[in-house]
Amino acid sequence: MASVTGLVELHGGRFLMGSQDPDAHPADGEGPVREVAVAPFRIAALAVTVEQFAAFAGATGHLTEAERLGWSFVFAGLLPDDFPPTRANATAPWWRQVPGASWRAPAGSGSAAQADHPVVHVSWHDAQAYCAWAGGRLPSEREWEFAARGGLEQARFPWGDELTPGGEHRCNVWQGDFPAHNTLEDGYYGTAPADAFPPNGFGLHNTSGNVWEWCAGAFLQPDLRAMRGGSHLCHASYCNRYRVSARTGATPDSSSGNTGFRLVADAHR
Ligand SMILES: [Ca+2]
Repeated sequence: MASVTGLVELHGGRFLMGSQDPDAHPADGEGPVREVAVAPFRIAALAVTVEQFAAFAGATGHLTEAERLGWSFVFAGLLPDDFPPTRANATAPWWRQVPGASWRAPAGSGSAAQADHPVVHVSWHDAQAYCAWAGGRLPSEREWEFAARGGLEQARFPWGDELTPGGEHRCNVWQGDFPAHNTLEDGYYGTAPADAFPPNGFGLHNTSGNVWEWCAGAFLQPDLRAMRGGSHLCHASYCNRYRVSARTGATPDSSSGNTGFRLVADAHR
């Protein structure tokens, strides 16, 4: 087991969880706003990187569910124009089932993951295995939201209420028309390095945008696991779930090119 290092110590306390923002999605269980208590805990400033996951895979021989299955969901815009036809997701045709796509090859066979980017194409089970090896665990949603808020009360984003304060981009989401055209105003089409953009008030980077982050618990029904934070594919017109209170979920065996996770650990005694 590796030692847990590089975690931010948070004292916990009471905070207002959830949102009744006009943009919130009540059906996702974002609201109502309620005061909740969080015990002290530690959380990584960054999502788990490709480099960190490689150390885990090298030490344990862990094969991800995508590696064992032989494919994962890749955003169509990351594939070359002459990429062979693949099955698309019926309700979200920009997701393609790509043979060979995995954390090592995020856009399929022949592509290469970048060491300082968040690891993707990892299932909830894979994330659990990493966390156990690293001496930590996945965050509860309550912990995740407390940490992502960075000490601000009921702000829409980890830095405040405006998406681009003073015209400055603070996270990696989608600009332009999703999914056809990305104007790249934040500088990134796919994932960004895990430490891109300024941190929030607790020192955490990219809790909004870049990659969805698995949390420990269920989302709406027992067979779905919660994810938080939105991703580089989020856009106001299509999925505004890069707001700090927003949630979604997926089955614990599923993986995609825009989902990773962040390590937490219990507080030192
Ligand atoms: Ca972007």
